[in-house]
Amino acid sequence: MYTQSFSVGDGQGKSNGPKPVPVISVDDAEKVAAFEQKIADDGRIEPQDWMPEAYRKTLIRQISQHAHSEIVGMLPEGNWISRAPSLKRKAILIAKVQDEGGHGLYLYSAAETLGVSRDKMLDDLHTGRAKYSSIFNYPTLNWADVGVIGWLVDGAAIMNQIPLCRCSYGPYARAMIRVCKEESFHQRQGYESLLVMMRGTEEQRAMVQDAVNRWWWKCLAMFGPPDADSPNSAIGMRYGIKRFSNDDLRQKFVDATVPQAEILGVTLPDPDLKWNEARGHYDYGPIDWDEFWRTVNGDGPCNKERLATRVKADRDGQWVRDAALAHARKRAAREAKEAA
Ligand code: FAQ
Repeated sequence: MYTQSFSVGDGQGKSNGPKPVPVISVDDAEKVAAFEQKIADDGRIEPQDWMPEAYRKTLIRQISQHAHSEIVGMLPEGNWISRAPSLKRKAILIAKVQDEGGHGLYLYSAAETLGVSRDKMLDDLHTGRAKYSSIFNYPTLNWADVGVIGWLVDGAAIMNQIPLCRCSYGPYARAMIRVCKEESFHQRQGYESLLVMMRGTEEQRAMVQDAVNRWWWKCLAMFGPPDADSPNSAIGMRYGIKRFSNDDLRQKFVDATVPQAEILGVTLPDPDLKWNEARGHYDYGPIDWDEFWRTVNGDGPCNKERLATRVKADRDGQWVRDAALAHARKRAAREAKEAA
């Protein structure tokens, strides 16, 4: 049983009378101590283990948002499958977009082990209650955008997700190992396709530069608000869900990407970007957080289109789910009859 009901104090949910003071029984104190010890020992919490409600909620929030990001993240690149410039690029892109769908499914499964249903998570996405990554609310205007998504968006995703392979929640950590292997292929295919374009015509080089200019700042914002404005970081770090802060990961991404841009032959659109010898890192300019929050809160260039596409896909697929359930019921009834 994955229920957390034993962490709900007596009397909760009753509407009348004063709230009783929560009592921590010896039994509960032992459970808390065992949980804390496992976190301190860098062990893995599994679905059947006792966990504090705050830990469970933080995980459901983060894993479901992550799953939604993977599923909505299929859309900007999916837009180019029918227009890929060669059969090879089309095959690679189909495989990549399909991988992202798979990542969403592993992540929904991981979140389900915490007691939340897939229907509830999808309902939250479709009604606009749940967040997904800001980056997928921008349009893919030319073929170079597909390469830049692979190089920079998948690159940023890997930087954030490698530490999640060591996250304290077992099902999430295990899902991330496979996800990261696939994201690594995605990042390389994007970079390779850009290298080919940069060796091409003047027009192709200009397309790559234009795509880099449009995506660079959005990728830096993907890591989330600055540490001082990140309300969930404290609990995420305390419970071993997050291993690095938003700003630390952003810095690692900048440091890793600048040399890659030099090899590629593109400039990154930041006049303040320069090596800081004293810090041993690249300095970078200010991020437009107002634009980030507008996009996160539903007012980015493609938010409405992305959500409408997901809702339509869900509605159009209802008959498949109904048929699969009807088939499963029929099969179970036949097996029960044969066993009788
Ligand atoms: N977009 O307190 P924090 C991918 C929200 S997968 C939208 O710092 P936290 C693969 C945040 O949820 C990309 N919202 O939050 C791919 C919170 O709102 P809430 C997704 C954002 O959780 C590639 C509020 O702001 N990756 O790209 C964003 O400690 C190519 C305050 O923020 C993951 O989800 C944002 N960028 O840190 C697919 C990785 N940033 O919930 C297709 C797992 C923050 O309080 C093609 N997630 N917010 O209402 C994480 O590591 C963390 O959740 C962070 C945010 C780092 C994203």
